[in-house]
Amino acid sequence: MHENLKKEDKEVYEILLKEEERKKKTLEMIPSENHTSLAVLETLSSVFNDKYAEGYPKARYYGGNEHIDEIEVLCQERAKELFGVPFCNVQPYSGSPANMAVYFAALTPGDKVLGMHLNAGGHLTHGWKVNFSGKYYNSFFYGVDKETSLINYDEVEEIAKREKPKLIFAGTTSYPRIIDFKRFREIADSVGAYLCADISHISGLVVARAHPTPADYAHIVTTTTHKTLRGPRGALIMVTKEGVEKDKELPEKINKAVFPGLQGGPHEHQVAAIAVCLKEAMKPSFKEYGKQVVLNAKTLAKELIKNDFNIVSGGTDNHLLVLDLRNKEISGKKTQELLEKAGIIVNKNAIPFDPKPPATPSGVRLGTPAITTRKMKEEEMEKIAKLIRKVVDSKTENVALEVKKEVEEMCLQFPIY
Ligand code: DSN
Repeated sequence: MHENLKKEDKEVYEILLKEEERKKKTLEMIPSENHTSLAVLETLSSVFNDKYAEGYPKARYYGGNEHIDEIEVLCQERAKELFGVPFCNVQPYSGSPANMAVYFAALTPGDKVLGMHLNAGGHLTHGWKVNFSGKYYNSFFYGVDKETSLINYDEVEEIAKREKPKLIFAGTTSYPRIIDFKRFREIADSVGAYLCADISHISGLVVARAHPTPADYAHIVTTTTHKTLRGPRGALIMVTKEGVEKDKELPEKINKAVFPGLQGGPHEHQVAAIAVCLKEAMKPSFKEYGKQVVLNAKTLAKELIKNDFNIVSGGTDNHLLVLDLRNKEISGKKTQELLEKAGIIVNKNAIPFDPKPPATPSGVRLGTPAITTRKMKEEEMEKIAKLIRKVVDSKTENVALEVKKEVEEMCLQFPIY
């Protein structure tokens, strides 16, 4: 593989080999990451990369786009079929620009938006003050209940009724439970707001029927394509039947917001690779994959609890879980570093109402999408929970390096490709 690169640029080639080796020998447990197929990777490095295609199919600002039109329409059609929606824009470069386009389409600067608080598991683009969404829009936040760590829908309703936002985001990055899109829609309707479901983390589970779909409730659905959906980096913005009913101009507003509102030439190699991942996600095997992701996460949570860990909300219903490390007297940062030495890749994460600052939070976030792609199952989750305990309880680099050997052995039994 990579014969041409090897000939042309040894430096880059060698770094690439090291990254391939790292992936091969480590347990990737950051819940927003995955291992894409070789078909997706091949499409990403194809001639589609070379083309400028500002505009949309049949209405481009450059010539030579007949096949680009074909690939973009194919991608749109697959997304619409898979998610059961009448409209999809497949051009957003990634999740943050996708959400930005939703603001451009649905709001004017200064309008009110309601999203989940970052520390409770929300996302920067859902109104965080240092992000464009908090700087140019008037943002308000809901959180989780202090006792249960679950979204407090009564609180969401209360804030919505008080502030009357024009847009509500239902979407999370570290919330381990099912999201009640129906309840969110009732709340949005009670104040006349648009409801945008940002399903970036769970879109693979949604198409695998391992998490309820927002398509019947949200007006707009955004998702990245590289997390549980297991595609290239990129994003989709969908308008549902409900969205078209609320505002028949919404698809056109979204298109105009993406281009020329926000982006220039679309990354058509990325669009083509999204088309490939959508086809993969239509296969029965992807349904099995999504269900196994959840089963693995639930098993991992149960085993970690047996190994004396506390887990935010007491478990998980989806692909991720957040360890509350306060009983272990170790920070999330230190845990991330030690686990990395052991070949277990996780990220430090705030827990709800975290007494510690974001740089050294009290938790780490773990997920099963990538290790499930390697075909690991419940038995491996049991082993991984024990290995995590060994590292965290020892708090030492030596033990982490011992564990690394066991991790590498396990990884070699479950090749990525
Ligand atoms: N960076 C993503 C995550 O890790 O969840 C969110 O954008």
